[in-house]
Amino acid sequence: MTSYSKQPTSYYIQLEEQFGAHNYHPLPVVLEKGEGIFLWDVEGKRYFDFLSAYSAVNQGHCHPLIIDALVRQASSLTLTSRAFHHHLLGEYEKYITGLFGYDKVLPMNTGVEGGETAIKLARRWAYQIKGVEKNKAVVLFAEGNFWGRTMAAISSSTDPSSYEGFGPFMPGFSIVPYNDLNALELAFKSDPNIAAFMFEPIQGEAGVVVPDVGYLKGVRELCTRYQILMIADEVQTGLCRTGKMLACDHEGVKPDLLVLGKALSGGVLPVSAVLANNEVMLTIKPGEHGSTYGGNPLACSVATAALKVLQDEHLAENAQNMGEIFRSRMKAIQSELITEVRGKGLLNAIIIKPFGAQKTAYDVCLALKENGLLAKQTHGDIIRFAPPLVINEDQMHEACDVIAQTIEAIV
Ligand code: IF1
Repeated sequence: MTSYSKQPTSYYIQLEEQFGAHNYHPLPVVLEKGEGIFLWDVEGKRYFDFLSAYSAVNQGHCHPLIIDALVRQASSLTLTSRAFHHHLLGEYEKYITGLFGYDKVLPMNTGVEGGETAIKLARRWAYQIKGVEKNKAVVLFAEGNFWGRTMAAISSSTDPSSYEGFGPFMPGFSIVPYNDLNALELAFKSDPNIAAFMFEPIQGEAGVVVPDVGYLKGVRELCTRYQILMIADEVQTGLCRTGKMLACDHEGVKPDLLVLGKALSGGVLPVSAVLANNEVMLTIKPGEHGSTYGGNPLACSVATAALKVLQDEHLAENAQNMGEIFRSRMKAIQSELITEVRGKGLLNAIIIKPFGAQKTAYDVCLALKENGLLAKQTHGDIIRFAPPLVINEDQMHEACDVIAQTIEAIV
C-alpha cells in the first residue's frame, strides 16, 4: 500500500508559488505517483491521465521494461560526454536508423534541441549542396506551429504569447498557412533560397489541427520538385500517438529530416533525435554541433527499451482502435458545449464554446479533475485528450463516462 505525503495539496502549491518561476499556471493538483494510465495525487486520489505529459508518456507511466533499462544502466554508466565513445551509442544508432529507414541519427535531449538541430542541418545543406548564398538560407514554418521555447523556436511562432517581449528574433524564417498546398507552392516558387519547410503532420499546440488528406503527400511532392528539405516535427505526433508509428506513415510519406522526442524515452528522461540521410547529415563536421548529454548511455538504453515497447505492445494499433472509440463516444455526448471533435489515433481534442458567465475549457478541465480525469486546455476553448497508448477498451469507456458525465452536468 503506497503511503502518501502527509502535507495537503495547498502546501506544495504554495512552495512553488513562493520559490518557483511563474512560467506556468497548472491545474490545482499535486501528483505523486504514476502507473500505466493512472496518476495519484498527494492525497491518494486517482486520476485518468489524459495528457500523457503532452505525449511523452505514450508507453504509460513508469513502464516496467523502461524503468528496468533505466535502473540497470544508471548503476553502471550514465554519462561520458561525446569526447569518448561508449558501448551503447553505436548499437542504438544502428537500431533507430534501421527502424525509421535513415542513414544516420544525431542524438539530442529535448524536442526543441531536435528542431534547432534540424534547422542547422537544413541551412548547412542549403549552402553546401543546394548552393544558396551564404547567410541567405530561409526556413519556412506553418502558421500555428509550435516546436518549443528557444529564441529560434519563438522566432518562427505566430502566437504572441510565445514571442511577444522576447525580440529581436532569428532572421531567415518565413511563415506559410498550414494545410494550404497552393500557398506553399507559391512560397516555394517565390524564393530560391528556401532550404526547408519544417512542420507538424498534425499541429498539437494549435489544438490538434489535422490537415486534409493528401496534404502530407502534397508537401512531399512540392519539396522534392523545388529541392527543398521536408522536415517533419514528429516530437508530439510520432511514436504511435496518431495510430501509426509516425503521423507521416498515414500517407506513406518520408520526410528528409525526422525530429523525434518526448515518448522516445517513454517519459523517463529527455531524449530527442534527428534522423536524415548522409547528404544532409554529413554537412555537419566534428566539433560543429553537439550537446553534453546527447546520446548518453542512459538515454541510449532507455530509448531502445521505449522503442521496443511501442512495437512489442502494438501501441500504434491500440491507439488507432482506442481513438475511434474515443471520438465516437465524444460525438455521442448530448451537450451543445461541444462544437467539434477532432483528432487521429489517441491525439484528440474537443472544442468547447464559452458557457455560463464566460466559463471556458479551463473550467471544464477543473470539473474533470474533480471527477478523476486530468486533461489540459489550449488556446482557451480547446481541450486536448491524449491518454497513454496502453489504455484498454474498458478503461477508455470508463474515462469517456467521466468526460460525458462531467460535460453533461455542466450548466
Ligand atoms: C511546455 C505545448 C505541446 C512540441 C512539438 C517540439 C516540442 C514540442 C510538436 C519541443 C513541445 C511541449 C512543450 C511543453 C508543453 C508541450 C506542448 F503545449 F507547449 F505546446 F505538446 F503542445 N515539437 N511541446 O509539441 O519539445 O523541447 O519541450 O521537449 O512548453 O510546457 P521540448
